[in-house]
Amino acid sequence: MILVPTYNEVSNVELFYEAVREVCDFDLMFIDDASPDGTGDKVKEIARKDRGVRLLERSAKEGLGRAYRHAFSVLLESGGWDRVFMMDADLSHRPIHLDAMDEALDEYSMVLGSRYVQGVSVLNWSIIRLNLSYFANVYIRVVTGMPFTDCTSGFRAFRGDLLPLLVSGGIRASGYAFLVETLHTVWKSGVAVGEVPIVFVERRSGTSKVSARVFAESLLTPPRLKLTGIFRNGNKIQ
Ligand SMILES: Nc1nc2c(ncn2[C@@H]2O[C@H](COP(=O)(O)OP(=O)(O)OP(=O)(O)O)[C@@H](O)[C@H]2O)c(=O)[nH]1
Ligand SMILES: [Mg+2]
Repeated sequence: MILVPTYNEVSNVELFYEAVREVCDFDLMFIDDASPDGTGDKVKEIARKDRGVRLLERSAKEGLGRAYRHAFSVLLESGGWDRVFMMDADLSHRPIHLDAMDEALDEYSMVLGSRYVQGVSVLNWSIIRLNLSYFANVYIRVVTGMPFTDCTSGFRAFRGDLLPLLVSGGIRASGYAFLVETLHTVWKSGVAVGEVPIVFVERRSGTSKVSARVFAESLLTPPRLKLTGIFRNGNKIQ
């Protein structure tokens, strides 16, 4: 199953769908937060032609993290999902990498599609945006101790047996920090996490949903994860 959160991606969903179908017949679930641009209707149109496509309709925009958490619960309840992939709808995550990530899941419980594992593989980003993303990852690594080069990548895959942990593991972040928190929770649980190199391409159409609130949450989440870890280990800070 490939999970795809969407908010105002009407110009991208069909191209995204076609690009996925060129490489695989995996099931797809779009998670749409009542996009005013009609993304949900577009997905319904696609789903009428392809039984492997479904839409999880949510009533309001609540952030990437909440959208994914909702989808994880739905998958856990319905059961039977062996492998779950996470992808953005804006064509930044190219389906050609799905195969290598799928293969890596034979070895790892979670696989990150990483932009920084072999140098830097990002196309069409300004040097400012690249630096922001790169140093955000350095910051996360230093604060949390996680050993991965791309903790903020939204292109991921994991084995279905992680779903109970992802649903009940106390993950709180609602925006993009959810990606860091999810990875931290999985890494702390002791299962194997691997990285596969991907080429990330800047969105060509539609707009970014990164807001000041989301940015602030991203700054505060790594120290929160670190502190929660210390409390859980019993070394309480006064
Ligand atoms: N359901 C849902 N999807 C969201 C929400 N915010 C973002 N998304 C989707 O999550 C994916 C990633 O969001 P983007 O806006 O592309 O974030 P980004 O890749 O960091 O920013 P850009 O580089 O500007 O594209 C896209 O498919 C969005 O449509 C949300 O609140 N709810
Ligand atoms: Mg994007």
